[in-house]
Amino acid sequence: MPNSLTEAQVEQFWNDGYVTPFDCLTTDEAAECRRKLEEFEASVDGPIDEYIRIKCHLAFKWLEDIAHHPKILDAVEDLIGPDILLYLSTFWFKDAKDGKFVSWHQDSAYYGLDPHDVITLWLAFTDATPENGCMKVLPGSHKWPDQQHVETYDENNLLSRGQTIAGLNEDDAVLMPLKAGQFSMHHERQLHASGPNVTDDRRMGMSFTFMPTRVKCVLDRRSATLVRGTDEFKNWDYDPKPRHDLDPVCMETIQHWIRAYADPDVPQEAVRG
Ligand SMILES: O=C(O)CCC(=O)C(=O)O
Repeated sequence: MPNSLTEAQVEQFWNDGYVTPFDCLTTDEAAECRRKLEEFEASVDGPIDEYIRIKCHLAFKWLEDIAHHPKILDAVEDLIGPDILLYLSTFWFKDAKDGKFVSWHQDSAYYGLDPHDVITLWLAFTDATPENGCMKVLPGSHKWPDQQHVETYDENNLLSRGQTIAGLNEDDAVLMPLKAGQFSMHHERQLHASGPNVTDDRRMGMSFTFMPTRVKCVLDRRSATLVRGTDEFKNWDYDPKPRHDLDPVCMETIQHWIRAYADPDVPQEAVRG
């Protein structure tokens, strides 16, 4: 075991459903990530999530390297053991005052993963603050029963279906601010959300969904990337590995999953009994 987390931090993750913050990239490295992502956006003349929204680590070789960063994988290993798959990764960008938000939801509601020993790690490329819409969580909510999600398709909601747990009491919500280069981790069943960015600069970060190799998808057979250890269970196909940035094979995999996640006919797990 790497022991990059203290026992208290491991305990906090399983008791409260989240643990934060952890240092990973230097400020310069985080700024370089931002520069490269904005360079891509300039080349396509539009926001990145119109092109690359799911399994984003496949789009850029340098990002796949970050997904293997020892500080990230050591922390994840301390929570779920040494055999680790990366299922999804998503960009979460909010432009200055663009009104975008993320409604209260559980990542688990749509993934169909079993068991739920799954971690969402959120890495900040810019500072994430209460003012620019950092994430917030409801501590302990990963132990609540599965929640109903209403699909609003609100255009300001960064979630692809605008899935929302309505009528929540937010009094106990905890904000998870991060400095550029830091990450937080939350449990796949944790209720979380984020408000709008009311500042004059972008808020930029991305999430990685890590799981032990024993986890399977109960909806159908899907693909993931083995990022550490060995896979004795073979529950997953393997994603292609980017040979270079914007590798066409990887870009086709990304487009396939963007279509699938927005398609109401593709099986999604709305509520688990
Ligand atoms: O970036 C945000 O504000 C929300 C991210 C989120 O919902 C997630 O990482 O699961």
